[in-house]
Amino acid sequence: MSIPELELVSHPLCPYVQRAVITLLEKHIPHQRTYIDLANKPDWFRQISPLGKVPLLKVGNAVLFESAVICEYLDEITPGSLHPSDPLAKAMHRAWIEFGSNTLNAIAGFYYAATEEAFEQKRLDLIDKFTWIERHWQGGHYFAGDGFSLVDAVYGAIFRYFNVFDTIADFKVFANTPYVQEWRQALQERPSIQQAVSEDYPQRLLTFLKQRNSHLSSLVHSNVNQISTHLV
Ligand SMILES: N[C@@H](CCC(=O)N[C@@H](CS)C(=O)NCC(=O)O)C(=O)O
Repeated sequence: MSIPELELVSHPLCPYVQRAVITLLEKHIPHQRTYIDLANKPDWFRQISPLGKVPLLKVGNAVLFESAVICEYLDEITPGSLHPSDPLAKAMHRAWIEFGSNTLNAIAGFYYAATEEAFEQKRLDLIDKFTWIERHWQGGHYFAGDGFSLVDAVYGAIFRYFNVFDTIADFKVFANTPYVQEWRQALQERPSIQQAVSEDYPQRLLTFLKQRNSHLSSLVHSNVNQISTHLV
């Protein structure tokens, strides 16, 4: 199948966009990327985005939305597959991708929590999410053994948050999930995951976190010297 002209409408911090970028890189798909300001969405974007969210994939004159749909489309128009072929295994992968979106909501709860008590509850929610994954660990380098899959693309973007959270304080989210910790490490070394964001991602994320007016924002403000040592 020949690859149509592709344009990914993106935002530099969005973990859902990263899923699509990782898939594009894994499958060596030529494409263009356009970044928009989500706080000030351009009119052309509002007119083509049914949910007002990124990522969008423009395929010639057609527009795809929802990261899971975009990743599967990219996977299907190129040789090889980042999904298992067995229907049950594929359904399980889709389920854990959905769990990844749920984990992203828990991460947002963590960085938006206004009080120390709420923050602690969100930290426990995150530990609970990763404990579920630990219990379903299938062994190997990646989620399903040694082959990289779309599930790995999803969690690569999730774990990236913790590289920045770790510079703020030790929140001990992975203290009792050694397999998840190994998986996190393996994903961090994967070139597609490294290249899915720009070099200034950590600084951009810190700026975003600082501006949330949350408990985590106050930790960023009070640990600013220690954080800059980690990030240089
Ligand atoms: N379910 C969507 C979620 C995408 C999403 O939440 N994107 C965020 C940025 S990370 C967004 O565009 N938010 C803008 C808004 O909600 O106004 C997907 O998987 O693509």
